[in-house]
Amino acid sequence: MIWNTDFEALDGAAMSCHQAEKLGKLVDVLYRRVPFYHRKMDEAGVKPQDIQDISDIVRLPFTTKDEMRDVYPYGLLSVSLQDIVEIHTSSGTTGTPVVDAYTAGDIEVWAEVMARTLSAGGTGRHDIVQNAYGYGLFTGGLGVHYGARKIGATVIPISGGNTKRQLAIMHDFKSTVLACTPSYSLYLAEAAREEGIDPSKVGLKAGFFGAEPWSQSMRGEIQQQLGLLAIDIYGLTEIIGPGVAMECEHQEGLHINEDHFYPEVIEPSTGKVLPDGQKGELVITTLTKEGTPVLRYRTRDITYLERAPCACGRTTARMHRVLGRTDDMLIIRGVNVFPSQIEEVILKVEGIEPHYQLIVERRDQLDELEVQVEMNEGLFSDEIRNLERTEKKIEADLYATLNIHTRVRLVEPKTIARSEGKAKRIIDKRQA
Ligand code: DLL
Repeated sequence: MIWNTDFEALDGAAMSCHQAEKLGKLVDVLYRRVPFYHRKMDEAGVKPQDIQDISDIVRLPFTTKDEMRDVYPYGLLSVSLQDIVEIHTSSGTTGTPVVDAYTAGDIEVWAEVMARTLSAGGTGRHDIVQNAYGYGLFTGGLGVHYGARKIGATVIPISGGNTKRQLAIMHDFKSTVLACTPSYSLYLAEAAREEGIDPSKVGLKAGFFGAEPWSQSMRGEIQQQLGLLAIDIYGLTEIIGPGVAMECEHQEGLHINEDHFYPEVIEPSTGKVLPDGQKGELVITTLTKEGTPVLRYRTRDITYLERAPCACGRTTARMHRVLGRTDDMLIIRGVNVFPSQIEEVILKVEGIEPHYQLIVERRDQLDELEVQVEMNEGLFSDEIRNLERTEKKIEADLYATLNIHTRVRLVEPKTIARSEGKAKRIIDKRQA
């Protein structure tokens, strides 16, 4: 289901025209109203009138998370504070939070792109959306909420956590759509089984999962355990929250709502824009945002773009599922590894549960990676010999795919902490 064919199926030339017009206006506003951008553009030697075409975007400076933090809380506002109707922030766990301030128009755009997102996975007016993303300053809860309301679906704003209650609500209200992090969906499935409920039979037909990296193997697990279509949705606080990009029913890359968010992929060390198909850091410009617009935001998320038309009829550029973050990348003895690559390998092994943790330590000046993976009850009750064989097999599989030596340790069922929001997969003892 395409929510807005006018924009989601716009032809390429018309889209570029639309983007150029929006970018021109944006740059003009930012130069006049936001001292932060005025200064940055002066430093880059670029004036608003230099931006005539969308390809001129490369002349504009990048914006980083640190710069956004430096102007906390209101340094990026491009309208009067009176015109701001809602504020969200990033969690702030790694430093000063980043602020996203929305005008009424921004909330309208958010509802629109989230209506597109939920429609792309088949949500309609008759659906009951169990929204288990956290409500509050985190953008997941309210983002999904506004989209579901726009579609006219019934939204259950249960927020994250309280797993037993989630299961009761799912059963009693007959939820058809689930929205939460991929890791939490597996926790819900596990908790359901513990209560004697088959999670694939509760009536869910689609799930909208994002806010953390997950692999294709993890998708397979979720779809099988919960008996639903698992749709990957992407977004970030600095840009709008969820709603930047989403998969359709074909699950072949995430369609970017590029009439609102202009994507580029760059080589992280040089800032050079890469051609479609080449992996690098995703950079996004908010073309239509009013409250806190952002020019060329460096997301630190690694992906690549492709523009081939999709069988669903959408013509928008697609991004490959996020492969990892530049700041989550582990460098183990010189080899770059993303946690999601490890996930992809380990979940293919028989007897393994989709719960794992990566522990990085430095011993004798060398980095060592220990992969702790939960085994299922069947493997757990098996002979020690078989457990060792499985550990060796995973180590060999990881070596074959990633070219690094790891230590794999199978741990007892249900010993790795479950998450109700974003899963924490890496324990990096080198930073302790
Ligand atoms: O996580 C917004 C969101 C809410 C997206 C609900 C999807 C669903 P932040 O907390 O600012 O915002 O975190 C943004 O999370 O830069 C990515 O690294 C990661 N991320 C978000 N979606 C995905 C995804 C929300 N589908 C950061 N796959 C981003 C992989 C994702 N990583």
